[in-house]
Amino acid sequence: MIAFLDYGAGNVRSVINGIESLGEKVKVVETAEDILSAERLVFPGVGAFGSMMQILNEKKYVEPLKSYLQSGRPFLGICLGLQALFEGSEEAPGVKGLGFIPGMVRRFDINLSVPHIGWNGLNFKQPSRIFAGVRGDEKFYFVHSYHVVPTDDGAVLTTTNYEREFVSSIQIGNIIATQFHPEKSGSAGLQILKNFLDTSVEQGRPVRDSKSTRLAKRIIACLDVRATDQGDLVVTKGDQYDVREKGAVRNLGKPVELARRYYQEGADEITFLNITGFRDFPLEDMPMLEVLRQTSENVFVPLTIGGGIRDYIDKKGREYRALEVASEYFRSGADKVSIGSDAVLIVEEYLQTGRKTGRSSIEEISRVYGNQAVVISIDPKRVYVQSTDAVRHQVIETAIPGPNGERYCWYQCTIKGGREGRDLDAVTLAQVCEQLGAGEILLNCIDRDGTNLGFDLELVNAVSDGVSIPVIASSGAGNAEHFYEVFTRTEAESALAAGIFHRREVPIGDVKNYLKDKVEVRL
Ligand code: 1PR
Repeated sequence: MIAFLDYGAGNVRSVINGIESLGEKVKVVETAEDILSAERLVFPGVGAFGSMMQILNEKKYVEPLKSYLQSGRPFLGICLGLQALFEGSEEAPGVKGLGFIPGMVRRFDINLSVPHIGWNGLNFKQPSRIFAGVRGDEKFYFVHSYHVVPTDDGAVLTTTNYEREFVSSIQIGNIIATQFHPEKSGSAGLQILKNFLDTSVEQGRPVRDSKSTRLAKRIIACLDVRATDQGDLVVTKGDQYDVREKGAVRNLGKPVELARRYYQEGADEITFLNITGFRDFPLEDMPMLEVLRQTSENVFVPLTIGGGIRDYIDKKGREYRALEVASEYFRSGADKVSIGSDAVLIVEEYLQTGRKTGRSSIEEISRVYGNQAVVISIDPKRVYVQSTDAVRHQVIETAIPGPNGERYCWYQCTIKGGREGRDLDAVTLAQVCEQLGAGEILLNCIDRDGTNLGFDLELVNAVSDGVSIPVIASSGAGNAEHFYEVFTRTEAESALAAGIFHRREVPIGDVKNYLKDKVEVRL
């Protein structure tokens, strides 16, 4: 039996699913006594350092945790579960951590995108039983803006490079903690979980040839989900957002089955977009939650869900906060939520008033779950203009002239699945969302969606030049070369496709094989 510390923030379901898939039973900690009597304890921290410590203090778990750690019984901390072991964090100045390891948690101070999101490698500094059966060249999933800085190196198990070398796991006797997420790192991650659970395994010392690790470019499979006119929840796919063919909603398969297929085929991440979420309230749309629950049972890569994340008043007049909607998604197995229409409205209000309200969905969700959990999904359309000062938006010069020979354009934000254009450009939207706490941009493009013409590189460059958070390029992928193009000619950290994967035109494996000697990918 594994004692499992769920303090109520973020996606802990996948850790439970990971442990259970290995044949172990999990008991969720409900009292301080459960910590004191645990024989093996897993602490998968998710969210923000300050709110985590506040909850641990409120639940009176801090002293029991300290005494558990002192006892030397097996402990596995994941992500914030690693950071919690330190004295404090720059994320929450003045808030004390558990102080089990001398040192602090610091924010990345680098030129690369922060958060550090994606699949990166490990430099092995000590042998450990959690590495039994690990080759050494595998990649593991990271998502964090802060990293631990121990006062001395004695406990350092691995490091990872992201502009600088940082500590990516520690071990002191039976106390092991990783910055990466084993439960989101496919079969290599499950091997680490398995080794932790089986205390009898021999030590492993994997070998790596190269001196530093590299973050992989991510290939993301996207599933646009909605109900057909008969009420079945299906994966659909539009051409420039029109998902109907001869009047009926295109049906490309069942969401859970397709997600499993993409996991098996090597997708680095899976995104579900509930594309009619803007008109249906997601908490009434239980099938979507069920899709997440079932998918996360055996898909061990990050899951993002979007659609309908906003404040809402139901038929009985009860008000729901976007945070509640997001929380329900996280509890059902999502690692990140993506916000589309609501982000546009929030930014419009911000530009009018010049003030952060602190109560927008972006701010509230990122405060509780961390910036990395909030993705902004942008649905822009190209609008041609004659000159840079023709509109008060961020205008770019384009190599693809407009119908009247225009050499300039801007990218108009839309809401409600592209149905309504707004007086706001995609670059400004992305910039304001970053300021409000978003951790990543999912950059669609209505003009390219479903066309197979390749990503709109000009759009991707305009937005990624404007922000310092990672950008996912989306819409238009038609072949493997398009991924190469977007990764070498823009700063996009990942690329997302739908149609070519659903129709089996270009399998994910072929994309990665094509990229493998040219661009860092996870194989
Ligand atoms: O506005 O917060 O409720 O979120 C709604 C979400 O649903 C948004 O993220 C929006 O992008 C999405 N959405 C709404 N309507 C559609 C539609 O297609 N009619 N889908 C839609 C967006 C676009 C991409 C697609 C890529 C790759 N889908 O995600 O997967 O363009 O396609 P391709 O590789 O086939 O070219 P809210």
